[in-house]
Amino acid sequence: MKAAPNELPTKPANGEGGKQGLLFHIQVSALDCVGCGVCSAICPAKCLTMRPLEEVAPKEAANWQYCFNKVPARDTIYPTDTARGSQFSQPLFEFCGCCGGCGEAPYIKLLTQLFGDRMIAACASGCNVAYSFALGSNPYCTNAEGRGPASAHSLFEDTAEFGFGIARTRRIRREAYCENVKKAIAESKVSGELATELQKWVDVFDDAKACEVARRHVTPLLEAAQKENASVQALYNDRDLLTKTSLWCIGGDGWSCDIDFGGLDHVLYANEKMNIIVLDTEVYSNTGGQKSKSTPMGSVHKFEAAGKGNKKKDLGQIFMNMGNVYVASVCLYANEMQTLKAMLEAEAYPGPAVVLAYSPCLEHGIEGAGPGWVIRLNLLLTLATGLFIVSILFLQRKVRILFRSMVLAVLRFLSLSSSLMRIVSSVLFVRIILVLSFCINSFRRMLTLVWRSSLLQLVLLSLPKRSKKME
Ligand SMILES: Cc1ncc(C[n+]2csc(CCOP(=O)(O)OP(=O)(O)O)c2C)c(N)n1
Ligand code: SF4
Ligand code: SF4
Repeated sequence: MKAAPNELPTKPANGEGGKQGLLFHIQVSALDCVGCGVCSAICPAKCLTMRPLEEVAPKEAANWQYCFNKVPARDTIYPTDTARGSQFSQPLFEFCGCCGGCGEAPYIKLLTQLFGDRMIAACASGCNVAYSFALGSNPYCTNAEGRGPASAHSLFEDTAEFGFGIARTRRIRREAYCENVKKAIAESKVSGELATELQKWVDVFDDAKACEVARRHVTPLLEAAQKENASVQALYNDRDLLTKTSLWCIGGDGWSCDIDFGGLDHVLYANEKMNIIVLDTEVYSNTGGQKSKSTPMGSVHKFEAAGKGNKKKDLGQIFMNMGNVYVASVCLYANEMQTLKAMLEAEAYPGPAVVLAYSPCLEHGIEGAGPGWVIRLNLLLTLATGLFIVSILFLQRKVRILFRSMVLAVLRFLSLSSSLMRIVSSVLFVRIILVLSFCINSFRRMLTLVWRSSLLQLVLLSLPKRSKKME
């Protein structure tokens, strides 16, 4: 901290980090910030405030350079399978070209924090390709060891097949590599420490984390022994197969529900281990917000100006029916932990896995609203609609009668228990009836008043205007 160019506001780290005497500081790269305000709005302690760029840029740019280049990653202090711990892992997806406040990109960032150094991303045409590959730079990056996601994009109509091809080829090549390792050990083509470490790798072949530990031991030994014979040379040349990769097909709802739905259905049935993440913005975001089959009923979008007439396609139900597919539906902005768990479970599942990730998007047209606001607004609207419907129903005679008989039944039940209860329940009963009839009567009176005043207005409007003569 003494080497920092400016004084950095810090707090003692919580938990294990605190025990180690570490300090906590959030550093924003001011020159890369697009000013969406999401971080500031979502911060529970209101630590982040939006300031004009020219005011903060010189100081914050220097702070960023210091934090980014000089402070080492602290990714082993907290468990990475918690919301907090995962955020101390280095993201291997940075400064993509998405809109400010995009709901899609944080899912990809989180995936790279969990599996980045062994991840393969097969990306479908859509916003994720536009903000990852269309610019002169690529946001998929590497860690200090030079390891990071391998990423490529295919066509809109075949990304599931593209990912499937990578997954199957990789599995077959890796299984063959494992056989070659076993053969080399059996035929004494490898010996000593190298043979021991290779055997350890064979023993943990299906465990990604243990494979990573074994890979770190095996690689320098293979490098040193590569010239010994052709078998070791071949094992060294294909050493990338020591890693158990995590393949993710990344695409939108237009890709998964409409354009490549057939391909997706086909590869999921093939039962190859692969992961799919559907960044569900409920519209074709990249081309301007046209409806997809994932658009909910009633939603107004391009080509559905009067509101979509049929319901949202339920990919979850469809894929769950297959029986062999892991399916999860998540929203990072509603439940971080559930999203994290779903991603970890999907990756750990031995067969195909699909994570349906609800993603707020600027194409939803809610001005000035970040993902947190979208959800709060949705909740508010749902609550208001619910209350409206209940109040309408309440006024209907049948519901009133039902409600009264329910109250009566409850009170009768209570009155059985004691005489005091009987008195309390009778008083309560009378009060409830009085309050209810008062509410209903006032509502009726209000309606009558509105009705009468509108009638009066009609009469007044229909009267001839006073002419100048009369004046
Ligand atoms: C066969 C084909 N049709 C149309 C397009 C044009 N196109 C590219 S991306 C896209 C929309 C993608 O929507 P979605 O899959 O929902 O992803 P999002 O942009 O919402 O993330 C369209 C129509 C294309 N590339 N290929
Ligand atoms: S969340 Fe938005 S406001 Fe916050 S640093 Fe990132 S781009 Fe800037
Ligand atoms: S259009 Fe929507 S999904 Fe695409 S980058 Fe912008 S906010 Fe993200």
